[in-house]
Amino acid sequence: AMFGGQRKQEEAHPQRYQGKESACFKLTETCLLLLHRGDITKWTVDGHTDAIVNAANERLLGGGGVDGAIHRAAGPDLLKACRQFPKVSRGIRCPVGSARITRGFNLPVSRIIHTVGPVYDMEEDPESKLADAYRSSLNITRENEVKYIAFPAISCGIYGYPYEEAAAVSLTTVRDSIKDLKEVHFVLFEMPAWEAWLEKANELFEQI
Ligand code: AR6
Repeated sequence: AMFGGQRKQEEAHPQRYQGKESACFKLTETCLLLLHRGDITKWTVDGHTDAIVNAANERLLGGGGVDGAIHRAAGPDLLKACRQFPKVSRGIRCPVGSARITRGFNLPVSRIIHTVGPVYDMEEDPESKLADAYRSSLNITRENEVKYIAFPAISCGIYGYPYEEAAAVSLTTVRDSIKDLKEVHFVLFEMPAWEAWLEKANELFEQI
């Protein structure tokens, strides 16, 4: 079934980003869900209306994991842009569950949405904080004419959120919160993340 989905996708969008594996689902009547295993810094659909999401921290000054990879690929102007955001409290430019948006700089995408997921073991209710991070990222697309968005597995690395739980929260939240988007993508770096998202998506949506 996965290869069927992949073939169809290539016919419809020959330029489309392909991870090592990819799969396509019907998220809603008007929006597709695409899963890829790969590197989110390489992802683009349409350099005018697309955005990737960064799993950042509250300081918004870079870090390890996907945040480090995005800053390296985007170049030093990204850090300069992040510094421009006002601090809402001591050292904090983007509280857990909220989002900020910048240009893509040296990345092939038009925008980078920086959001902060919960540290799994530090929050009383990590699920609602993770859902907030996804919702905030989707909300900020509306003022910016973004039609295509790609998420990493927010909180699933350094912040310790289990992949299976995060897949369920992210997919249901995205389904219930998309507005004008045409496609929502997830770019999963590691095999266990890819497997968790694929299994949950197969449970929730029709593969096409
Ligand atoms: N493309 C897609 N996914 C990636 C990539 C990549 N290039 N690199 C790593 N991942 P993490 P968090 C996956 O730790 O848990 C940073 O230091 C990774 O395998 O990047 O939200 C920030 O500054 C994992 O599945 O983010 C914060 O301090 C997922 O991305 C803190 O880490 C998220 O892992 C945030 O921790």
